[in-house]
Amino acid sequence: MRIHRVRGRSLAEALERARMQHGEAALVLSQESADNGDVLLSVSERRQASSRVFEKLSTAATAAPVPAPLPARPAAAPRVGPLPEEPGAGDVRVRLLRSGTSAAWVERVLETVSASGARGAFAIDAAARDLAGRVRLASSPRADGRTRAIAFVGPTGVGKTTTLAKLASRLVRAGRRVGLVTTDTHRVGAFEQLASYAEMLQCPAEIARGGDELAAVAARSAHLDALLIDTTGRSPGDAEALTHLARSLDSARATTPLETYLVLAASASREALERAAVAFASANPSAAILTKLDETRAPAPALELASATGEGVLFLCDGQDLAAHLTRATAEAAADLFLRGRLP
Ligand SMILES: Nc1nc2c(ncn2[C@@H]2O[C@H](COP(=O)(O)OP(=O)(O)OP(=O)(O)O)[C@@H](O)[C@H]2O)c(=O)[nH]1
Ligand SMILES: [Mg+2]
Repeated sequence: MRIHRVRGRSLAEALERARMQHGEAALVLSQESADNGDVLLSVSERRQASSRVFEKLSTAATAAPVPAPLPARPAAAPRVGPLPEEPGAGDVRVRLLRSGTSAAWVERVLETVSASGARGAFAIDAAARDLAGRVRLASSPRADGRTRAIAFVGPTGVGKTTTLAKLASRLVRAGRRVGLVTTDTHRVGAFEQLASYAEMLQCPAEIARGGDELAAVAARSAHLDALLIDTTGRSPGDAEALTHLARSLDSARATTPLETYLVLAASASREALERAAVAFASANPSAAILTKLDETRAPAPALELASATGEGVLFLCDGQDLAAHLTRATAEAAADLFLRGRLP
């Protein structure tokens, strides 16, 4: 059996091409999504012209000739490949695969779409409703009269400092008193980066070397509404540094209520995101923030991981601009990211 690869801009186009190139009897063995969103089919040619695979795969599979002495045996032709799908559900599947959604999520969404009876153009609305309910959203941080101390943790270069500055900018614009502090004494220029944001926002900036100093800064900051804490970017493989980070946050927590937000870059691979989520669990994140949504059309892995972090996804970032590119995660935005690969 020879396997051919057929590409199309949509499932319908790929199936049409497969039919043209390899005949009505060809079998679709698998379907996947290419990086640019195209649909890739693995197709095998079969000589039994009587089978009409594209109309009914299962019928075609059993239509192959069977050796006479063994009539009870199953047909020799492979019974693999997706069953013909209702076009609306097929469109939802292609969109989800294009945004990098895992097989488990795709199947669960399609089950709900199918159970809802939504077909054609309505299938996408049913999928959006299901996804909107499936993604966990962290509740908005509320002012309760006490200083909120929030540490931003995550792998190197994901946008922790930038996101902290975006949140600080939003809080300052809302009239809140904000202080910035960094525990990053590791990376060259880390404090200078934070200090330049602090200058721009006209708020104080400090360095804290370890948990005790962090607790002391927090104790001095009772007059502030929010103390935003920058931390050193760490590789998920650096167990020693991660333990040190978790310890210093824990020792500050002993005297100060402190939350941790895990910052994840949506442009990272699923494997990198999974490693980060596991590695930073020791920092006890209460929510996740997704950055760099503007750099990918496959944000689903990051959304799935963020949804499982603490209370879920809190903020979405899709650019470098301090004032424009931080938004609260909403159910509608999450559904758009899964089904369109980008924010509305
Ligand atoms: N395109 C895009 N770039 C972003 C976004 N957020 C941050 N960046 C950029 O990512 C780069 C790294 O940002 P930082 O905030 O320094 O990242 P970090 O996690 O603090 O880095 P380390 O402290 O070195 O671990 C900068 O060039 C930012 O402008 C975003 O949402 N989209
Ligand atoms: Mg930083």
